[in-house]
Amino acid sequence: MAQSTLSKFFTAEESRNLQSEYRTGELEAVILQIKSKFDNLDNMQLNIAVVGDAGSGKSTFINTVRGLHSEDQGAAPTGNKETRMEPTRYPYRALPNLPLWDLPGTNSFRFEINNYLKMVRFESYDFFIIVSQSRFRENDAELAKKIQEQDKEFHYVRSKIDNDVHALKMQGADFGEGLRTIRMDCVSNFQSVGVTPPAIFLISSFDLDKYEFPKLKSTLASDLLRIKSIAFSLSLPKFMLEITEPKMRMLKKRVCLLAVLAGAVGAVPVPGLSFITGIGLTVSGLINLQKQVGLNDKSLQSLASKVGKPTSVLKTEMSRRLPSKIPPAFTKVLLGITVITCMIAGIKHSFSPVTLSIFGTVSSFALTYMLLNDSLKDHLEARQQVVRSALRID
Ligand SMILES: Nc1nc2c(ncn2[C@@H]2O[C@H](COP(=O)(O)OP(=O)(O)OP(=O)(O)O)[C@@H](O)[C@H]2O)c(=O)[nH]1
Ligand SMILES: [Mg+2]
Repeated sequence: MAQSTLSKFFTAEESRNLQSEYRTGELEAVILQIKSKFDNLDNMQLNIAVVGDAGSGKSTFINTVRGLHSEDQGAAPTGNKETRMEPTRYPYRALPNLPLWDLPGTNSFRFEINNYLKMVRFESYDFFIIVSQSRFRENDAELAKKIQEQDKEFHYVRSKIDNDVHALKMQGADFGEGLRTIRMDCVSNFQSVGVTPPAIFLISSFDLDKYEFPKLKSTLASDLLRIKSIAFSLSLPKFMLEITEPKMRMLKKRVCLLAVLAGAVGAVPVPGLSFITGIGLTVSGLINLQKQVGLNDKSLQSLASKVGKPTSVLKTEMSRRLPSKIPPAFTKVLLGITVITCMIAGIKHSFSPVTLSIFGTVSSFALTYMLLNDSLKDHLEARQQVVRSALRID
C-alpha cells in the first residue's frame, strides 16, 4: 500500500495547489482547504486491516462481509489453500471507500512479530479488525499493543463461535452463560496485557445474521466518521510535512548559503569586521525566515476570524512553540567570546593569520547555521500548532 499521506486525502492537483500556496506564503488558504476536507470526510478512504493468526478465519470473514462465498469470483481464497504472503485489498461495496485488507497470518512466517509488522506496513492502516479463534493468542496481544501505541483503534472478532456453541450444546451447558464467559475471558486477557479492551464481537462467518455479525456491521457503519476523523488528525503532521517540503528545501538551501557566507566572512583575519558582518548576516537571515515562515498579527487575525477562533488562542499556541532552542543572546555571547579570543590572539600574535581564518570560518559557519536552522524548525513547529488549533483537532 505505497501511498503518500497527502494523496490519501487530496487529489494530485489539490496537493500541487497546496504546496504552491504554502510556497507563496498563503498559509490561510492552505488551512482553509485542509479544514474543508476535515469538515467533509465522506469521501475519505479508510484502510481496514483484517489481522490474526493463520487459519483464524480472516479471509472467510472478509468474504462473508462482502456477501461472497469462498468459491465465488473475486472472493479471498480460504481453507487449506496457500495463505497469501502479501496483504490483499478487497473492496467493501456496502461501505464505499472502505477497502478491507486481508493480511497474511501473523504466525505464517518464521519472523518475529516486529519483522511481520514491518513487512505488512502495519502503520499504514487506519483501523484494524483482529480475528481470533477458540482462545486468546499471544500475537493478538502484540497486535493490540502495537495498534494502541499508534493511537489507533480496533475491533476484536472472536470467530467460529458456531463451533463453541456446538461444544456448549454437546456439554449441555447454558448457551448464553457460555458466550458471556468467552466475552469476559477476552476482556480480562486484554486487561492482563495492559491493553484497553476494545469492542468485542462473537461471530460465525457461516451465519451472517446470527450471533454478533449484524452488530459488528452496524457498529462499523456508525463509527465510520469518528474513525475517519481520528485517521485524519493522526495523518495531519505527515501530510503537513509533504505540503511544506518544497518550501523547506528552498529555505534550508538559503540557511546553508547564509552560513557559508558567514563562514567566508569569518575567514577574514580582522575580528571586528567578521563579527559585525557575521551578526548582520545572521540577523538578516532570521528576519527573512520570520517573513517566509512566521505568522504576523494580521495574518493570525484574519485566519482566526475565518475559522471562528479567538486570535489570542492561535497566538498562544504559536508562542508556546516559538522559544528558540539557542537563544540569540547565547549566540551573541558565543560570537563575542570568539571575537575577543581572536582579538587577543591577534594582539599577542600567538596564532598565525591562517589559523585565525580557519577558526573564524568554522565558528561563524557553525553558529550561523545552528541558529538559523533551529529558528526554522521552531517556526515550522509553531505553524503546525497553529494549523492544529485552527482545525480544532488537538
Ligand atoms: N466453523 C467455522 N469455520 C470457519 C469460520 N470461519 C472460517 N472457518 C474455517 O476456518 C478455516 C480457515 O479459514 P480462513 O478464512 O482461510 O482463515 P485465514 O485466517 O484467512 O487463514 P490464512 O489465510 O491461512 O491466514 C477454513 O476452513 C474456514 O472454512 C467460522 O466462522 N466457523
Ligand atoms: Mg486467508
